[in-house]
Amino acid sequence: MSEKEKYTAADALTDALVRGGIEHIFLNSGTDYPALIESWAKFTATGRKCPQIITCPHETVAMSAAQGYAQVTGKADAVFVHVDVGTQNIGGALSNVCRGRIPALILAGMSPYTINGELPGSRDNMIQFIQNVTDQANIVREYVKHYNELRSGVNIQQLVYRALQLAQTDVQGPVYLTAAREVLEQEGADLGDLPTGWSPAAAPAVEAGVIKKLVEALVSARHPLIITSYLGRQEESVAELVKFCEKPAIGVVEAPPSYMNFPGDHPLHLGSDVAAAFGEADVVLVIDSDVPWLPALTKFPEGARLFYLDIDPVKDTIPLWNYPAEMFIRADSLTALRQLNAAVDGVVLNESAVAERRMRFEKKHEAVKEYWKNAAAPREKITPQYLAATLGEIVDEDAIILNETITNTTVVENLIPRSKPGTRHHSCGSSLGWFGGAAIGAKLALPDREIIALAGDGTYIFSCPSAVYWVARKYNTPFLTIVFNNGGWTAPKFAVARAHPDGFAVRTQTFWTDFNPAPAYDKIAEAAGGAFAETVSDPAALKAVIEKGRAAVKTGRCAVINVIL
Ligand SMILES: Cc1ncc(C[n+]2csc(CCOP(=O)(O)OP(=O)(O)O)c2C)c(N)n1
Ligand SMILES: [Mg+2]
Repeated sequence: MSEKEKYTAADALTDALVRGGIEHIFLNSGTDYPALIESWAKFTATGRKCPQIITCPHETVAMSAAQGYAQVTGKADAVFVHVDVGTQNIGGALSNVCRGRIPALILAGMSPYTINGELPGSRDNMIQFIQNVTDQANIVREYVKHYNELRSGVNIQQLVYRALQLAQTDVQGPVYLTAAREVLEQEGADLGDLPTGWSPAAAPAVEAGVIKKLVEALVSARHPLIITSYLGRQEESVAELVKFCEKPAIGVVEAPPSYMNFPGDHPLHLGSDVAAAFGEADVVLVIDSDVPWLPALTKFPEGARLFYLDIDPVKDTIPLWNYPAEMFIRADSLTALRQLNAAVDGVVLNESAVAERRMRFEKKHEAVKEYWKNAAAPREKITPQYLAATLGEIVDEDAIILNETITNTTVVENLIPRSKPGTRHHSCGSSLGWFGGAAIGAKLALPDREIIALAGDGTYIFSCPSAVYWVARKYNTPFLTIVFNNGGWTAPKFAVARAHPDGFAVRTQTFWTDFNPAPAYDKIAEAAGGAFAETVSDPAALKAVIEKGRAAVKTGRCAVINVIL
């Protein structure tokens, strides 16, 4: 049989990915890839549909790109890595995807299971002995929703559809498949067009009685609040939340947001400071949040009622977690908000009470705005607040902001308010370096949108910038990066000062977090991917430099502006 006539398990896998809706494979390959690369080359040469292969010189970029793509589209993409070591390199980026409940399909090759040439794909390289581990999936088991080994070309397509079904069924998450070389070289079975039976499960709704109870509690409250972090991951939810809050006047706190959930300029938006918003709160509804406030630092208002509505209401994978809710409700927030809106329509409200609390919330909203406006006043040096406010003036409402500014996260949220759904994203997790890959994934999905990544200086390095800007140039995904350069890792330094305010570290200012002499962050991107590069420290020059960067991006290059704070 000629190479062209053969239909391998790798071919069956490629067909299944296309039919399952996978647009890109973010790839970091190795000696486990002959069957796959041969398959993709054959598909390309013969005009058969194949996902676009995006070569990523580091797995962090590959995983974060799939995350960014899923964050702006809601759809899973694929990450293909090299055996155990590639799996280990997706590490922290996978933890973000896991915590963010992001659907993604990861596939890793496995060391061949024959050594004497018994089967096509048998070992032919010394590293295949070194990479032979007992339980490869164990590396990522705690961070994936499902793992499985592809064992035969006969059912490889079924197992891909099964993995995608699980990844995209709530609670969504990453799935991990492995395949040895011998399996991928086998003959493959083609099931044809995507057969029925593999779609994700329908989103869960709330029982009618519970909806009634929630509406009654909220509309009759004196000071009702909604706290949310990720309800905006479904963009239609934002308008539903606005509608639900407007009629009875309910205040909204985004704390801490990982998406754009509620328009920042809306008079019912109370900022991101839950402690300040709690005040006289008597009924609080959390919708989609992992940590709405820190129990040790913020006390829940005494006597207030708490309801928790979430696709993951008791945080199935967090061992210690507690909030004093009288009811935890597992539901899809978009479905639930539609139900709440339908229910509130028929309710007769106490108009004077509504008017009174609306005024109270509007005053709070204005006070928050005023606070941040004052904080952003120009100083001798560029402050993070001034930088964020300057961006807030320049950036238009359709631009997508990726916010990974760590100790300046809140500054960015408040001073670059977003009014449109889908225009702000966060890493959703705790592993630094998401922004670069995420910008690539978002730009691949939405090539006409302006993408602006904001990153701490430490975070910039975690992103693997030499890989990020190389990929961005190669695959034409230009975006603007602003580095919030505060001289190193401020977060760990703050943590020491909080824990030991009078200790040796504070008194001697010894933290091992200082990056001086600092790298030329912008020049790394210039060298790696021909990016526009500029460093700025003068407040008077800031705006013009940012505009130069944006103009460069419009010509198709990335731009990195290193802002000395
Ligand atoms: C992969 C990973 N390693 C280490 C940390 C611990 N960590 C949290 S914040 C931080 C410093 C981040 O520095 P930078 O991006 O400059 O932000 P800044 O704290 O200065 O605002 C570190 C090292 C982490 N969260 N993730
Ligand atoms: Mg820093």
